[in-house]
Amino acid sequence: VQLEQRLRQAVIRQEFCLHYQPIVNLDDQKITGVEALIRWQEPKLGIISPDKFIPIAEETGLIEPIGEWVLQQALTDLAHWHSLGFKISMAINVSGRQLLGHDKTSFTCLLKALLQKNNIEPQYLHIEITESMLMDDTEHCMTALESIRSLGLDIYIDDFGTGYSSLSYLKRFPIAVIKIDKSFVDNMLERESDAKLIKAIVMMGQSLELKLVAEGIETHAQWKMLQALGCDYGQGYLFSQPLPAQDLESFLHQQT
Ligand code: G
Ligand code: G
Ligand code: MN
Ligand code: NA
Repeated sequence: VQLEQRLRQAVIRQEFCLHYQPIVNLDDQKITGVEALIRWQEPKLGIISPDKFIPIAEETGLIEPIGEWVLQQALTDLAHWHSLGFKISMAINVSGRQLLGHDKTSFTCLLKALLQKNNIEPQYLHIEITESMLMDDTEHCMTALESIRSLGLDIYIDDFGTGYSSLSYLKRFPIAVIKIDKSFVDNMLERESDAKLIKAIVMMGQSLELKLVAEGIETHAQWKMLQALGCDYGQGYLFSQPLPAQDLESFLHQQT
């Protein structure tokens, strides 16, 4: 309850900021896009991780104003980077209540309006959802995702492999990219079963003509193995931590 009150104030006082983690092409390490990751700078408690407050935001409905702020900020920053000539893409995490909302078309309308306002072509914006969201409210989820897809955005499945869902949804839903969860990458060099699992995910993704992103790459050896297995893109501390907007801009300048 304490944290909920503070979160309510945080929305009004705009205590949030976004960090951006580069997503690179595993063949040449070049940045292709970023994932926006929210941070809450609480005046007394310091920086609070989204793992702590997103669930509360979901329960209380505060996820709607917070999610709207995230989109606004991320697209403003993206438009700025595009204006500098860095044509990267932006992946945004979206939770169930945000996607389905109180009104089924509100999220799509917001996306459309913000893309127009910032003059960003839709193929540069990606929406990340988790597997479990597809299982919770399949019909509504399908409608929402179809309408996002029809705007021209790609949909990513985040934390892939950690849920309990059937694989058939990968074909049924309009999904373009699978993000292989960090937990598999962590142990892939020590545990053959994890390496085999990643190999199976990559092969399945390729046969469905999906692209693959590996998360949480921390070592050179993990990078090289994922590349050998046919994974297209990656993110992780090896390439870069999530960065404040200013630092991301420096990162972009250094790369070219
Ligand atoms: O950056 P960090 O590892 O602390 O992020 C933890 C989790 O919080 C991530 O798995 C991510 O899915 C979630 N998250 C980060 N930013 C957002 C956001 O803007 N909206 C939603 N719904 N979830 C987010
Ligand atoms: O949305 P998602 O749950 O995938 O968010 C990814 C989370 O993983 C973020 O909180 C981000 O800060 C974190 N992260 C990204 N790369 C690494 C990494 O290489 N190592 C570790 N430990 N965490 C990472
Ligand atoms: Mn994510
Ligand atoms: Na993830």
